Amino acid sequence: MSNNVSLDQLNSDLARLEKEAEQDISNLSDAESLERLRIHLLGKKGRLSKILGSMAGLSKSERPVVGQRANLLKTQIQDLLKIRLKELKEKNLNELIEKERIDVTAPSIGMPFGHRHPLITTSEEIVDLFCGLGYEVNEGPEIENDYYNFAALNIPQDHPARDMQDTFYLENNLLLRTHTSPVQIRCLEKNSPPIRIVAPGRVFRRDAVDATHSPVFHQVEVLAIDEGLDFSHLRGTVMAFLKAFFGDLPVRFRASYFPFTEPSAEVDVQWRGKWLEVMGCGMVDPSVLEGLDLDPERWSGFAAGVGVERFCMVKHGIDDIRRFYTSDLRFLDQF
Ligand code: 2NL
Repeated sequence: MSNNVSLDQLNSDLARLEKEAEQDISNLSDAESLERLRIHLLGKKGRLSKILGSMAGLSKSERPVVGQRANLLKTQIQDLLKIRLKELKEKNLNELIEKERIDVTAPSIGMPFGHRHPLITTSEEIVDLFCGLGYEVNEGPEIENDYYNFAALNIPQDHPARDMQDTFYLENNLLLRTHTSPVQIRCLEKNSPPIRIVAPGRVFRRDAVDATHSPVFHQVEVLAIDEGLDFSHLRGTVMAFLKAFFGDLPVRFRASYFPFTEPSAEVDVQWRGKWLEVMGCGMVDPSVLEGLDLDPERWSGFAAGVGVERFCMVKHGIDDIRRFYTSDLRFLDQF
């Protein structure tokens, strides 16, 4: 029995294995090392097998005792490994959750704000100034017919504005309005004077694009009809408006001609030493009033048309109208 191991020895081997296994298992922290440890402890050539292999010298009654204890230890170690593996899995998952956590309450880094187009801002500024003088805003269709766009405004049949070269014609005698005057004609059909209206909007002319021309542009037209209105009211209104918009720039009125006003004038402002034409105006032509069943002996009025692009360009020192229509944010963001 010289190379046989005693019961006591085996028991203490098992006890040591149990203690060391417990410690090693709790010390390891990844699945791979745990699997290596499992093979080291319970594998064919593992420590438990070695202990069992040295049972040969035990007596018949002793063997089952050690065998049972060894089996118990085996399941015990398996359970410990399983529990430790589960623990590690949970720990890993929790770490992952923590690492990939998204704080839905964190303040946003923000979206860049947009803003209105400089032409719209300018148009609204012009409209606001007239609203302050008691004018009411009116809008109308961009597609018009010959009557509202031309005939009612005393524009003769052979006037160049009516030429195919100058106006966008559509089917069925329709056209794209060349000014916002038709809005005012429509308003006068429905309302009798006294009347003070301001009509902003897009208008269209068959111009080739260059630094000062665009086939689409913006206008604000103003119309006042009342008893006793004369050129001094027109002049006073225009001067007050230009002063409010541009500040104290020099202003001059130049005699001009429009089919729908008599007398007519063009208005220039002096800017950087140059006279720049900014608007046209005049006393409403009696034949326009008559066409609307208004007695020119009783009613008189004045009107003005403002080019929004022109105003915006003069105010901000912009030298090319195409800037407004090319959607370049480096340009637009300045306003
Ligand atoms: C310009 C000139 C003008 C008018 C528009 C008008 C409207 C009616 C009756 C009479 Cl309903 N006149 N509008 C009058 C004079 C000039 O615009 O150069 N605009 C950019």
